Amino acid sequence: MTAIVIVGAQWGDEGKGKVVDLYTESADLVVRYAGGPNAGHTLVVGGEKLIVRLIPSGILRSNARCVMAQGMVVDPGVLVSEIDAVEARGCSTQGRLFVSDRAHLILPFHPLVDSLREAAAADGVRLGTTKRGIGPCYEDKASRRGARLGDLRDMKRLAQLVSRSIEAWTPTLRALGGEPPSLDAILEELTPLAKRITPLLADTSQLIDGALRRGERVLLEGAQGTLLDIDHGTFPFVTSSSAIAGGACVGAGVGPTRIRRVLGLAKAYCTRVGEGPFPTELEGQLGERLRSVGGEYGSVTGRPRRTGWLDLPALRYAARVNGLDGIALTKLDVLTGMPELKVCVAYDTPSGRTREFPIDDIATAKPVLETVAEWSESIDAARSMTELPAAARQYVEMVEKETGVPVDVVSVGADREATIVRR
Ligand code: 2SA
Ligand code: GDP
Ligand code: MG
Repeated sequence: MTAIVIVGAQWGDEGKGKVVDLYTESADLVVRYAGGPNAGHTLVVGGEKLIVRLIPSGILRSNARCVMAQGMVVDPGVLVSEIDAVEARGCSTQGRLFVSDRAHLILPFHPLVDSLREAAAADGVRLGTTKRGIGPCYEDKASRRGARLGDLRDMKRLAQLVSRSIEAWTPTLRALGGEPPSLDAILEELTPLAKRITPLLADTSQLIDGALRRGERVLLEGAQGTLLDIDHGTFPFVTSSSAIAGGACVGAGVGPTRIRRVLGLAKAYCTRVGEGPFPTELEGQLGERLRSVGGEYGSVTGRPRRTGWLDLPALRYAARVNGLDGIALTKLDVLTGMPELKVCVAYDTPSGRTREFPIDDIATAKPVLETVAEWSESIDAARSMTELPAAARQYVEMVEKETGVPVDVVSVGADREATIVRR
């Protein structure tokens, strides 16, 4: 039984789309286990780009079936347009895409509440969400109301559930200056979408179990990243789901004993999109350079991502909470030609210097930066470690030494081929 988990080790956007696609070459089933259309996973194949938000990043490989599991929250309109976009690329989803009937349904008032809250929030309190309704939908789930995708099979039951949810949100909506939506309008919108989605519904936990019992290779794909996890991230500046590797068991209905390996994705520098502490953040020209060379703009919202130096204590933290067996270090090519290169090796906190990531003092802790050797030669064409300049090789080795986790993959470009696979 071989299930592996691929998880973001930082604040998301580490290149999960690319790496999951790469690993899908040898996978039978690719499963998304958390989050919703807040995620944007970019696939670049032969220079052509596709961004998936809900459908697993394995969808462009015809050998793999794809599963959206019950830990997810699904906007039905986004799902149907994504299926159309994938099909338009000549890639069939028929018999290849399965969606949990227990995943929760994002309803039109969820993004509305999300947007109104963000607009009303004061500086320092605003989360910088993607405004896709993720928080309010998970709130409905935690309150044990809300509708699930399986409810699309029975419009009468769906009407009751949606109506309960509207009732619950009406005071909040009114307080924020919004209008409660009409049940009829929502049902009218959902009816054609339900016809498209219900044939895809399945008991996905059972489907994954069947695959594992047949000895198939299952890949569980994370969304967002460790530091955005609802329990282990920089709370309250987090998303509303379990983004860490353990979330794969909960979100997909797979027992921990079935997980053989956990691969963490880390960018060679850090980015964060949205509000919240980011100790190694770079302002000025160096930060701008990382953003422009790295194309660091939100793949869902287009927002500029904040950029900063690689945070080694944060990576050690991710190694711990995810139990990382290996790291895929991405976007190393973006560091080429940086006039100077620093990494955070420790933190100064009120209780002294620490090599741990000070998750509870993160807003006040001061990063301790060390300068490392930079390189100027292009590394885009490197396909083995020996083809890297010495300073780039040392950078990779430093990540291994500082985290105690082997770097299995080094990514040197957005395209599928631009990869050094070491193990
Ligand atoms: P939400 O919308 O409730 O999940 O927002 C809560 C926080 O989680 C962050 N978040 C993300 N961070 C990085 N990438 C994400 N996906 C998109 C991308 C983001 C985009 O691939 O670029 O396009 O802006 C993502 N989704 C959620 C979010 O910024 C909040 O800090
Ligand atoms: P994800 O959410 O983790 O899948 O990441 P995103 O797709 O939101 O953002 C990663 C971006 O970096 C995408 O535009 C990718 O095409 C791109 N990318 C991934 N790996 C590399 C790499 O090694 N080098 C460069 N230059 N770009 C990369
Ligand atoms: Mg992304």
